[in-house]
Amino acid sequence: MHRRDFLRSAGTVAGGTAAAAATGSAAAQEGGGGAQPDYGGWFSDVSNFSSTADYRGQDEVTVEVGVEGNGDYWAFGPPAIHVDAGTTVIWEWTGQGNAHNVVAETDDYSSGPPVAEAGTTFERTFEETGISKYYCDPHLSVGMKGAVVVGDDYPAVEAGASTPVNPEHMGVPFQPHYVGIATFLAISSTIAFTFYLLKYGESSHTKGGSN
Ligand SMILES: [Cu+2]
Repeated sequence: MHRRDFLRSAGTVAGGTAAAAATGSAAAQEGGGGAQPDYGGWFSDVSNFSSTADYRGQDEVTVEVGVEGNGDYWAFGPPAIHVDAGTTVIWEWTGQGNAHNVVAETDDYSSGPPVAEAGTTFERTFEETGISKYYCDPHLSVGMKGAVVVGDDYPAVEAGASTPVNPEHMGVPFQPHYVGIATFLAISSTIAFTFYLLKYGESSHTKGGSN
């Protein structure tokens, strides 16, 4: 009777330890990140996207059209840039990866029909704050996409939080790690506590003699 009570309380303590470990890891992750532009999954199939290039403070910035990525020279470089309102973005064709163009997702702007010649340029000055997504028409299906973040007022998400931006990329390397630690702690403390109680708890009850 008594032993079963002890085992039950041992389980409760172990469960509490696991919960505490899980909470601690969540807090650590939250503190590590910062706000990132929320592209709403736009870059989920763009192989050369890893972060947003910060070009704030410049009047004019250049994005290359036809850099290596997405299985060929089917990428913008860099794919995501952050500029001040009023900045002119110049897209410059590298001549690699066949014909490309620049087309706004919202159809606000377009460089016209796809062309292949190196040195071709297309430019646009971004006055409106927010996120402007664009793509290359012939290579949209393979992930030739880009975005211009303008100003400081744009949709954002907390980095490291569970977000809809890249569900297949976010958190996967971290979560199993912490779950593993929590599980290990739970199992170890259960075993240690059980051994302790079986050894010392039982003898004290035997000595007590009441039943
Ligand atoms: Cu293209």
